[in-house]
Amino acid sequence: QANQKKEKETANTAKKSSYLSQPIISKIYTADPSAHVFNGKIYVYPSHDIEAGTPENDNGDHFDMRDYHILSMDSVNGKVTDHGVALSIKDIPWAGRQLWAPDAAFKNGTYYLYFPVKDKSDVFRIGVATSKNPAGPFKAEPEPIKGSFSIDPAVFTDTDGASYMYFGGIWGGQLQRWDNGKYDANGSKTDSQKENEPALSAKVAKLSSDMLSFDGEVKDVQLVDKQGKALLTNDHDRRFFEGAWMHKFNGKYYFTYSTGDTHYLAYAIGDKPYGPFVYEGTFMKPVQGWTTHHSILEIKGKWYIFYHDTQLSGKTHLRNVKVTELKHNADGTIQMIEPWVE
Ligand code: FUB
Repeated sequence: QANQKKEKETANTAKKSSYLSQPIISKIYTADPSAHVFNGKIYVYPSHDIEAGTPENDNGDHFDMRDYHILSMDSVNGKVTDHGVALSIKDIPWAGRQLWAPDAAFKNGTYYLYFPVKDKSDVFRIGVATSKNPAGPFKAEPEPIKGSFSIDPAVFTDTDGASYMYFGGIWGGQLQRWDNGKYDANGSKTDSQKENEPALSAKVAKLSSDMLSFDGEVKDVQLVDKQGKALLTNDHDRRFFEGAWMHKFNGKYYFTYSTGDTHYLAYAIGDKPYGPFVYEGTFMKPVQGWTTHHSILEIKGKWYIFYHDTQLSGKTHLRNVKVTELKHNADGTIQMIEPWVE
């Protein structure tokens, strides 16, 4: 028996060691981590995955999340505190179903939680909720942000204080249904109708000074190759799919995102928050599980990537957040991260 126990332990260790890092919390399933430093502490705003029993399909109905929990830690590998329910779908007056990847920001003494959720007509919109505490609880505004649609808001505040929201996701994220600025409920489930045309773009909008609405129009995030040509839909290894993030390094704007069906994290570099962004490469190989979603954070002179995989459950809709170091090379490129070895 002792031998059997030892064998099991050895097998577990071998399994664990095939991952670059371990889940930061294992009591609940968490995904889509947006990490920020507030008051010298790291706060992580993730999706809270649950087994809702909703059957899996191409629309992502099995990602049927109902609330958010915020996590905090004093340092990257420090103890993680789960602050409990920060916002529940029941308290969002306009929400229908599926609370997906959130983000947060701070301005003028208030914390803002941005979240995508389907409205009562099953159309994804982006809402905002406020709190005086980075860990919540948050109170949702009565309506979604006017002019918002699709999923995965990521809010970036530039060094001049202006804040921008990057958002959008194709397939289950519905971006392909927003041709001509109007939602087409009978539109395609994927982007595969337009393989030889320019790929769908993520969106960017400047936020108003009260952080509750868009200030001006929603623009396309232009993603081009080194010759300045737009990436095409059939370029699945490079085109935008979902999970946008923005960070600034050495004065350059890094637009990072998931390529979705090819499961890479990719980056493109620009000179302005609106782009255009020139595709540079991938910086993380596929994680375990279908989705890949990240955020990038600088603390104490080092850069980190928060991401997720499915190490704890082996199920694509029950994910766990992880963190590892991210390194920029002297020429501004990002070193490749291999999240696990099969
Ligand atoms: O968590 C639901 C969705 O899965 C997110 O919105 C996407 O980015 C993907 O991670």
